[in-house]
Amino acid sequence: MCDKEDDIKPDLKNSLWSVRMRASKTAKSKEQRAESSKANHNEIHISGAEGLYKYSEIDRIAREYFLRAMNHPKDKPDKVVITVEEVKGKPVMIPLLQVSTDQCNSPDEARSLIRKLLSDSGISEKAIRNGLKVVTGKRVMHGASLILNRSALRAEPDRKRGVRVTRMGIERAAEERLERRLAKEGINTTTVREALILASKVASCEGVIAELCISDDPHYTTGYVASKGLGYLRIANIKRKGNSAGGRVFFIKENSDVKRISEYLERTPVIVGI
Ligand code: WAQ
Ligand code: MG
Repeated sequence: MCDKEDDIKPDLKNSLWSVRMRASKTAKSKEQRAESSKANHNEIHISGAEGLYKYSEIDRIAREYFLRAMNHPKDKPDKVVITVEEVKGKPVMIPLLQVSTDQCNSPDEARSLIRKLLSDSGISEKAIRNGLKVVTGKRVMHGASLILNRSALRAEPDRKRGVRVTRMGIERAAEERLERRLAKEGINTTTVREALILASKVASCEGVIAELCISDDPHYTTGYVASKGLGYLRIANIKRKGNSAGGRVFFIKENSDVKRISEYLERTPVIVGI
């Protein structure tokens, strides 16, 4: 256990830490090996989680992440990596996206809405088609795909892995306010809060136009489209129950600096404030 907050040395008390979890399973069959990432020793991604935390929160979060990894609905991992790393430098403060929900009645209805929202955001038909392919495909990536908004080309450096958004957190006061607001709508869950914080970081990234997300959890059928302009728009019945396909796509401007975008999403610490 960590020491009580009062006993922690002042330099640690004010420090900020990136805690990350990655759970995987070794590929066994030939088909599984084809799906897994060679660079990652034939590991098949099962689940991951990440956030920025104060020193006093680390032991609670590391335990929570471990239990989450071991109890994931998709599969049992044979490897869980938990990384705890101090963040140097001051985090960038970003705003939280506004939350709204669209009660679509079917995946078909959801798909029409997604097409309309993305098209109205200036994303080409081709890019939307490719994006939908990524988030509904069987191959599950560890991170997100970056899709150029006109040519529809995939720009992420590693196509099997994708770009993993990490180093995002929320201020205590902002979190309390958020929890109260979400509770009123009956959606105050870790899944919603974590996705909202991630989407807020993605929307704050220069060059990103919009995000599309479908959970890879077979039981979780609400997804979202998010952007600075649209906010965090939840979409019910985005897929059928029992379907374990899912993924994330960030649509980016055609002439984007991909290296800069990946660097910001993967490495720059950001905190959601009031
Ligand atoms: N960075 C980039 N991509 C990620 C990350 C990350 N940190 N975490 C997950 N992904 C990708 C990866 O390809 C997963 O397969 C896919 O997203 C889905 O991840 O308000 O639970 O963790 O009710 O299954 C949406 C909540 C929940 C909607 C999304 O995603 C709501 C969710 P999951
Ligand atoms: Mg998942």
